[in-house]
Amino acid sequence: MQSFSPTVSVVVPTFNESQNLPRLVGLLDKAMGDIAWEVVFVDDDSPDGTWKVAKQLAMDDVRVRCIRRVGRRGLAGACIEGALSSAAPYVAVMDADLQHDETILPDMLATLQKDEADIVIGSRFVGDGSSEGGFSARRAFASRVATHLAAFIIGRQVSDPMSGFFALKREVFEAVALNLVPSGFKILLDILASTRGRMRVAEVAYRFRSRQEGLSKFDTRAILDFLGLLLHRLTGGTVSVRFLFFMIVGAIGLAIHLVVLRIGLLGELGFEVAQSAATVVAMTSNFLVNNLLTYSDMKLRGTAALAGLLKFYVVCGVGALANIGVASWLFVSNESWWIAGIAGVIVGATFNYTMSSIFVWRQQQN
Ligand SMILES: Nc1nc2c(ncn2[C@@H]2O[C@H](COP(=O)(O)OP(=O)(O)O)[C@@H](O)[C@H]2O)c(=O)[nH]1
Ligand SMILES: [Mg+2]
Repeated sequence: MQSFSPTVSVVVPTFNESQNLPRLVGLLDKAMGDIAWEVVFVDDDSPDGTWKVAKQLAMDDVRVRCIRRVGRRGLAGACIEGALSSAAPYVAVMDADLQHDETILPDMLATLQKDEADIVIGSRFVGDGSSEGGFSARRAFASRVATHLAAFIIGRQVSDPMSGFFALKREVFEAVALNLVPSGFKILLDILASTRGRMRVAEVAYRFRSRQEGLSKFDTRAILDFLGLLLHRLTGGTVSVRFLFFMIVGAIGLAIHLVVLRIGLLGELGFEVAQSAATVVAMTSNFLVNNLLTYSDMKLRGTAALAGLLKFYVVCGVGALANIGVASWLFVSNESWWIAGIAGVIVGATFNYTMSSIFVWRQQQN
């Protein structure tokens, strides 16, 4: 039987990168010399048909594979699935946009093979590394701030913990995969945070190139993800990023509720009518914001969104009953009014979160 056993799988998450893939494969071919490698593109059903390009490349070259994921989004999750699909002893992760310098991959791999480190990071900020031209001044500044915050949660100084370019043993990746947050944007940071100090880290410098084709997906959501990840890790992994988002959205919903209630009262609607209007507006806006942010990786669209909204109303309705039930019970058992009130809100919100994760955005929680 013919066999092809790669030493390293290069996992490349993609979203709308069709123009970059053929060049990337060519560059990998040149850079890897006699190392047996494969590349695994993990595409989240890109509208520009990146997966079609990847599969065409795969038809022409056994070293190219493609996983097309449907109905989900998420950079970290894509990397995890790509790495888990690999049988090679080593796994590297890099961007598709040619910003990462593939010529350092052999160095990274050699460091792992000599067992000098458990994880090797391609770094823009160490030695001859540089990000000139590849990074706007504003992003370079944000990245520096984030690097300091990151050092705090991973418990050590790493020059480029936000890097999307790194390599490690597949077994090590598999061992940590279960603890990672798949909707996140910063998977390396998550790996370092969840293994806090237990990994031997090496860094290899490279020059960050500027993006030629396609657009960056780094956006406000990526920044929120980062902050969520920080909180998740600060609470020892007990509070999930999703739960935090859900609670923040809930708090904003409360503010919206109060504004609508006030307007209703000023408009001389009776209290009950104004309160009901405020409740519907707040629930609807909570649903929309949660659908966009908290569950952006499994966003509901069209009729599914409408059905989701109706289910969300039901869940929140039951949540409100639970809230009132617990609060009243505590209140009559002589707890002070504010303890009763807060306990009711916590129970109601937790109920809403758990039930909507199961019934509205049907998925396991993480
Ligand atoms: N599969 C998948 N890939 C993504 C997603 N978001 C970004 N990517 C890919 O992840 C890599 C890094 O994203 P990029 O937009 O270059 O971020 P930047 O380098 O921080 O500006 C690129 O190869 C993107 O195509 C996603 O939701 N799913
Ligand atoms: Mg990039």
